[in-house]
Amino acid sequence: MDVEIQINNSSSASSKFVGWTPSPCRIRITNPAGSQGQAQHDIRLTSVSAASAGAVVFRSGTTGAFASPFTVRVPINGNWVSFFMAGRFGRASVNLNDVRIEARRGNALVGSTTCTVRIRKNANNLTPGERDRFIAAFAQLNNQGAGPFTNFRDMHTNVSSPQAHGAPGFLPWHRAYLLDLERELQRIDPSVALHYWRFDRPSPNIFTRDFMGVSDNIGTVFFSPTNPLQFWVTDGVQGINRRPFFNTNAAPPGLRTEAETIGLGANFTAFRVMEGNPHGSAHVSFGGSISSIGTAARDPLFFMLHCNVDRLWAKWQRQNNNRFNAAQAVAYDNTPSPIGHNLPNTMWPWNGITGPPRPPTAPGGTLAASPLVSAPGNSPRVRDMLDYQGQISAPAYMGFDYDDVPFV
Ligand SMILES: [Cu+2]
Repeated sequence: MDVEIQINNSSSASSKFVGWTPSPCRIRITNPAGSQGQAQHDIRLTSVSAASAGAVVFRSGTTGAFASPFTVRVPINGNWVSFFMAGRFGRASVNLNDVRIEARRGNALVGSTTCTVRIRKNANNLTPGERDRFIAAFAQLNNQGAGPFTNFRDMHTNVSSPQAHGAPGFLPWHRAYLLDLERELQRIDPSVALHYWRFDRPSPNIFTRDFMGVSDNIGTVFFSPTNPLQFWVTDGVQGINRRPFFNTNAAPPGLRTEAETIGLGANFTAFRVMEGNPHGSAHVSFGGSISSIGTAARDPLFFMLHCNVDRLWAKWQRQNNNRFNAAQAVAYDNTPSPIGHNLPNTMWPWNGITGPPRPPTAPGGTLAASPLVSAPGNSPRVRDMLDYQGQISAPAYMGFDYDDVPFV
């Protein structure tokens, strides 16, 4: 007997990724030899991997407990049987395809596949391999100033700032922006996720020559000879200028901690003051490009800073029951706001709209598609950015998760 297992209901290698959010999967019997006249068989799925690697769990539908091993009854006629698979919380992958899924009938192995539990992690805790793949993809996206990274730099400027800052759309806009960038990184290396700088904790491993670089006292950032970020070019200028005003073996002083940020209030209107502190405070804990909106996107660290801002929102959403639901008033600030910041509005630049009150150009085209998931679509509205795990709108999830924010 042989079975075939498809992750995200696809046989493509680019579909073999899961997060904490359950992915639709399916199994069928492709060769019924040895069925002994039975119309169906119980197939046991097990996640097999080293303790330091990823692991997955299964369930049959959209509710109920996850398990591994997990038994699924499959007919011999070749019809697909659906199930769901998710990363086991706390067991993100470290390497591509480091999880093996075995299918057994009794003790006999009848099929197997591999997958990756791809999760946005605390960048301070990456393995050297994860770190190096992440910065290699980033450097490739920049391609010494000639790559598609230019669009991301050009999306975040003084002229576009009102689309993204100073109003409720700050968090949804940057969520879309990071997701667009992450999908471009994954086009280069599908094993990569966008990792975050947890700026309220010491992160000495980020500020090294092998990772985001070490600054001298005028802000020139130095890299090790093997670090591909040494070739970084933006706006025609070689290198990165960043001058920390804090000891990079410690956290910047004066920032709200994670607990203080999440504790700002159970209402989005109260929570979104985090755009000032910690978000703005983290930016101005440096001199150099990252300290101003118009130039921040020249520095790759900016994206890791914002990834933590987005994670804080995700954590707040989870801890304040059901803040994924745009229909619930406390999940968003519904005070009438400039265009681009109200729930029904589409967001620039992915909507391609130019001319006042939108900016004069729309760099980068529509939001990058994912080979796994359909949400949030190529021209998302503000309201489309809240439910990133598809808690309300399952199965429309966005295909990212944070290492310490489970699927509810
Ligand atoms: Cu910004």
